[in-house]
Amino acid sequence: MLRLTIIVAATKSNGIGKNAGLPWRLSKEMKYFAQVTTSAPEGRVNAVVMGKNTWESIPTKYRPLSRRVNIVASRNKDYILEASSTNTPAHLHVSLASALEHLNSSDVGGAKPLHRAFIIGGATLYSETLTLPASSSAFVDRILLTRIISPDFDDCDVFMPDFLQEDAEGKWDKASHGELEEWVGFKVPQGVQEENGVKYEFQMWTRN
Ligand code: FOL
Repeated sequence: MLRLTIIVAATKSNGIGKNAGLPWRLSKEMKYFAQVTTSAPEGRVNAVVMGKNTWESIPTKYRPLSRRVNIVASRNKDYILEASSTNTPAHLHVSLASALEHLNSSDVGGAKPLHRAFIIGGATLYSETLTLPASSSAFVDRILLTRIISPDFDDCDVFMPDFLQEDAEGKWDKASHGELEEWVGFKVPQGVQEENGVKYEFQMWTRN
């Protein structure tokens, strides 16, 4: 079974986007995203899986996200992945099922075996992956949540599903900060962080 990790920054009302982009600009938080999704043992590589809107929201100079296998899901089979560099692979899939199949195959990382697979958004992909049953070939068992505490950003126009609500797929437990650091493999600032007047906290949630 392929374990998937969702990584997301969300407000308390689960707002994640506004006007086709992120509602905030948090450079240290973005560095955390880059470090977590890139970190892999020598000789291995991680994958980042995203929907078309998320792909388009990444500044052209940063996509494909470097040193990661980029997988983009779009139901439009004629969609063209416009990318800046060619040394990082980006693959288009017309369904989540096909993307997950590719992740499960041995050729996904080129010469390098896959280490971890991250679902990086947006709302549609978060919903589709969160509802995969535990019995399927791929399952989301971890969420790296950056909780945006304040301000409210109540003008968000895209929301992630409320994963903490009771659901049939099993309930989520908040890991300790030590467990978060152990899993990501580096020191992470603990407690409430502040950047440009925005307060947030790095969290990890798991389920079985
Ligand atoms: N998860 C978290 N915790 N924070 C986020 O901002 C976030 N964003 C997305 C998905 N999960 C997230 C989707 N949006 C880039 C831009 C937008 C984006 C994801 C990534 C991006 O440009 N990333 C560069 C970092 C460049 C920099 O350091 O500023 C990368 O290399 O990852």
